[in-house]
Amino acid sequence: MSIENVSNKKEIIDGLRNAVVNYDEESAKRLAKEAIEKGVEPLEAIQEGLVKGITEVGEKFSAKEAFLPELVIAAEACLAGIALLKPQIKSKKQMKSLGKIVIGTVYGDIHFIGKKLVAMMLEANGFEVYDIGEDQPVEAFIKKAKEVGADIVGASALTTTTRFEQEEIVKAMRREGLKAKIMIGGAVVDAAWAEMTGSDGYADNLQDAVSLAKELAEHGQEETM
Ligand code: B12
Repeated sequence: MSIENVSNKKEIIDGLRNAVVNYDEESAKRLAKEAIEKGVEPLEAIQEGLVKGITEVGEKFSAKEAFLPELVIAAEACLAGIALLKPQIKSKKQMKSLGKIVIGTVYGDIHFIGKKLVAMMLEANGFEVYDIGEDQPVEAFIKKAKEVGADIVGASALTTTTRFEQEEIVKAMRREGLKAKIMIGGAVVDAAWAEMTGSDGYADNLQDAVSLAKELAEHGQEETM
């Protein structure tokens, strides 16, 4: 059943955003449950509510209006809401997997919310996803890619220092002769950086990450034909 009352839906989504901004995990959980009960699209609740909230807290952190402990509590509220909403995202039923993707956050970097959401969306869209977690060295990406025969490797980096690890992953993959395509992402990644690292593409939102993965998987298959 989908929600009829638009203002109620808006209230829930705004409430989710405010819960994160106000470091209020209990409200984030309560509103996530309410979103589910009232038929709010789970992805919309995540993107327009929880993710907007954590982005706002990030801006406050930049402006020194919020500090690390607050950022941690806000992230926990955001993750608690995601944990409830995630199982509600329907997978597109496929006969055949669209490809295997190994994804992780690079070494020295503990941010995982974006990577987790990208992994979840890729899975919901028919990819076989192997999430190796956060703070992962180059070797862990290579090892898993070899082990599962990955078509794509995805690397997330959220800070200007740790993004250099993405470049190292690209170099190591080429050195090892791995054919998998490499896609990168994270708050500090843009087109110029993606090109500089020699990766095959980047995305800064969930929809583009799925489109990019589909494109890369198709190209990969054409190359091996
Ligand atoms: C939440 C958060 C935290 C949480 C992380 C919780 C967790 N478990 O993930 C905590 C509090 C732990 C944290 C810690 C730190 N943080 Co922090 N954090 C953030 C914050 C506010 C939000 C990140 C987030 O989750 N966003 C929501 C998700 C959905 O967005 P996203 O990650 O960008 O992902 C999207 C896209 O980028 C893309 N994407 C992401 N990954 C991938 C991968 C692939 C393959 C693809 C295709 C796409 C893709 O798709 C996603 C969906 O839209 C950002 C601010 C910001 N604007 O990003 C700062 C931010 C990233 N943090 C920052 C900093 C400095 C730190 C710390 C160093 C602070 C400190 N002094 O200790 C530590 C890092 C420690 C470490 N070693 O990693 C800085 C980085 C600055 C810089 N330019 O280097 C930022 C930008 C804040 C700021 N403005 O200063 N942080």
